[in-house]
Amino acid sequence: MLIKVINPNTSQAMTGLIGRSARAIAAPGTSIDAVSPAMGPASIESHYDEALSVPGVLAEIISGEAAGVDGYVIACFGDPGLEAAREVARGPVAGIAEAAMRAASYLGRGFSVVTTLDRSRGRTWDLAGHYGAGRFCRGVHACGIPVLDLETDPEATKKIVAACRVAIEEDGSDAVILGCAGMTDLCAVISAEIGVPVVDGVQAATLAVQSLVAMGLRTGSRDEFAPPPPKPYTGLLREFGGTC
Ligand code: 5HY
Repeated sequence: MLIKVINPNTSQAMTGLIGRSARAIAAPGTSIDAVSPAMGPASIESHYDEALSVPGVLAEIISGEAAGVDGYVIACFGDPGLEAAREVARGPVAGIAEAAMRAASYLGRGFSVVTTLDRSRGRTWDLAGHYGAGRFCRGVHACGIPVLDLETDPEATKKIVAACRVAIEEDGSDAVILGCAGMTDLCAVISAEIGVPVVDGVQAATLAVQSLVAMGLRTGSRDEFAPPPPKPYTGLLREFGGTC
């Protein structure tokens, strides 16, 4: 089985981290191809960044289809381009936010999310509502660390642990979701520090896609998620026309 894990930002360091995390949880026989698109933002911290990350994500899905990929993970906590990707891909597609919220809803009455910047919190609440996880999501908090500083800030783990402690106290939640793919390697150390389950979306999404492929399941393409009708595209997006 071949799963393509797409980091929608162009940080190769973060793509390496995401690939290692996905491979650590994948079953024997499951290959992981972790990639960053050739075009897009260095990190995704705004609606603007997210919107402009989508063509790169879709270009990776389209090339994955040509390469016979069985399933896809979109490894950014905004799940950018998820629905469009499901129209194009034959196999299942999971976003790390959706997968983490579904996994965390197994772990108790409610979860908290700790993301990077305050401005990312609104999008997280929107996604919780969109996925029907609104009644499980007790709170969305920010640790105040810009995405790319997660790789360089020596205090990053300490700051995230502190934000998780506040989240649990204020929300009374049973589990915490780390709201950024760049935190994928911190689950165990943070869970040991705060004493509640900590959920990582990269691993949750990898396992979700692996399970769906193993069950022979894929996105229903009868109606809304049927392949997009081919039509001409112009300008920078010319290559997307008539490709699906
Ligand atoms: C992520 N941004 O997972 C999101 C996190 C965020 O570049 N990878 C990013 O802050 O929204």
